[in-house]
Amino acid sequence: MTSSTTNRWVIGVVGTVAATLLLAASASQQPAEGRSETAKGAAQVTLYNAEGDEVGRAKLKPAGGGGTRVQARITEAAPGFHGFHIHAIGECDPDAPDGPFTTAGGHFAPEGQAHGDHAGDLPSLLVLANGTASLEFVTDRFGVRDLRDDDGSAVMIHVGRDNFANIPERYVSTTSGQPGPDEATLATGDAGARYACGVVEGG
Ligand SMILES: [Cu+2]
Ligand SMILES: [Zn+2]
Repeated sequence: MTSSTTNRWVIGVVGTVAATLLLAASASQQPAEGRSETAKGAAQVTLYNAEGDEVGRAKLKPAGGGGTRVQARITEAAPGFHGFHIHAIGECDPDAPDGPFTTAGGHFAPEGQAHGDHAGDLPSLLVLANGTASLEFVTDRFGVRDLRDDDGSAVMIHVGRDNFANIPERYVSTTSGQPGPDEATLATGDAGARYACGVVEGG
């Protein structure tokens, strides 16, 4: 055997071993991915507008460390940014006397902070010119299980933008007479009326 033949033989064996290890690794990963897709403790949300049309869906899955991965796909909304939150009550009544979906209460905030720091405050939804939106993120402010409290929870899309109560002191509220965010801003982020609502189910 010449040395070059030996080298080819060695490379051949190493290559075969490497390929076998790769196959074994991918085979052992596939069931794990399958399990995470159907992870226990995941929740689903179907969002409806006030006319009762489905306008999107969201999935909430445990993300480790007590956090939650949120995946939202919106199919029908006005282009631009929209306030997006978890609200405290799992009741989405489009005919509520105080306005569509006011039955869902305020922002999910078991510890009662101000807006921007509420557990249910989420990154804003950016709706494209074609009316669709896709948003995926992880929040460490609640676990999926926390949303299954006595009165449930809802996912809400607002008509307007969320300012996250970021009102500099150079602005004075005509309501409170005080500089910075007033009570309404500290509760809501001024995202306006409620466009679509979905009850958090399962999880
Ligand atoms: Cu909201
Ligand atoms: Zn809030």
